[in-house]
Amino acid sequence: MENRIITLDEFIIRKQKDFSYATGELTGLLRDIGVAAKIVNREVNKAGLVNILGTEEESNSSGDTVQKLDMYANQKLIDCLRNSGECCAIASEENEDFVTIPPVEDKAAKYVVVFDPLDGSSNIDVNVSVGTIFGIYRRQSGDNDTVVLDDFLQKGTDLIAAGYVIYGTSTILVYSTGNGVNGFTLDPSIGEFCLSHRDIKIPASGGYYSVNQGYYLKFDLEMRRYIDYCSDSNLRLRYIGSMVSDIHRILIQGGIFLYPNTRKYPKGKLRLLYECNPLSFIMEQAGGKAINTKLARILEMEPRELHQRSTIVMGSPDMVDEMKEFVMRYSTESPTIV
Ligand code: P6P
Repeated sequence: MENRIITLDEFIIRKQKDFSYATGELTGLLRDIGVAAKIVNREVNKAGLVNILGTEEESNSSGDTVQKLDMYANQKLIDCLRNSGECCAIASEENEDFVTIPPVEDKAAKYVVVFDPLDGSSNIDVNVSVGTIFGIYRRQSGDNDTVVLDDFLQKGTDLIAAGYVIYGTSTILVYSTGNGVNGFTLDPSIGEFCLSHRDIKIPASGGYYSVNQGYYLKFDLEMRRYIDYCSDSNLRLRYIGSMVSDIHRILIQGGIFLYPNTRKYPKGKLRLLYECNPLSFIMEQAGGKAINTKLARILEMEPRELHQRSTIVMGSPDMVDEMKEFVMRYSTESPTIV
């Protein structure tokens, strides 16, 4: 019976029993994100064949040049979340401000969703894997009130669910609702995400470190010393420049991912709300750790704005603890240990 196909829909519905208060809304929301992932996957897989490669003549809130597929993925996610009737607003890397979603059949939706619709999209034109990252919060304002910014400025510890989709050699959706992490591989022959990675647990240590070595001389001393240590320890450097892909490898095989501050990004490059928090939620649920370079736990960080950046170090718990030692030993500033 163990190798019986378990689809994402079936799994989500079964797990709904994990939530005493669950009334099916979160289930519906997760299923709609799965639908959006299938639609985006279809376009990502044929991006080279249709006029959807290349860039729009505009840039997003991060100042990044927007890829056409970014905008396509962004719109599809918004459309699917709008249809779900369970989401009252979204915040996306591609939108300067949050987007309120009108009620469906006057139903007061309880959830807000943050997402990076196509993370690593600069890799699209060279056929390197990219991903979607999402996080789901319970709105803080009254169910019938206007959505406000504070509905989004919630700590990662308040996430109800989070996950990512990696459009790679296969398309895998990985998510958690706070009861462990499970991965589902899309079977194109039946158009279903099927359970393929049950109860993912990250190895306590691993053989990979993932950092943009090109910035080595721009990192603080403690980061350079730690990277030297990784190299001296014969760890293998793997860095794709697509966070979802780099994190997925580490989640499955063990290792550590670092994006420290640089001169160009003094507060770090990656976005707290829709990159760091959802992936840190997944990482901790799988037994890993996620901190910033001042040693504060990512999920405890107080968001102050939608597109806030953060430094991040995440991965195998023993390796993150080891990295902390280098900060304690070499940092010229006092760390914020939470
Ligand atoms: P760099 C992609 O643009 C992204 O947001 C993440 O997916 C990735 O980890 C990072 O930026 C890569 O940044 O500066 O190394 O090119």
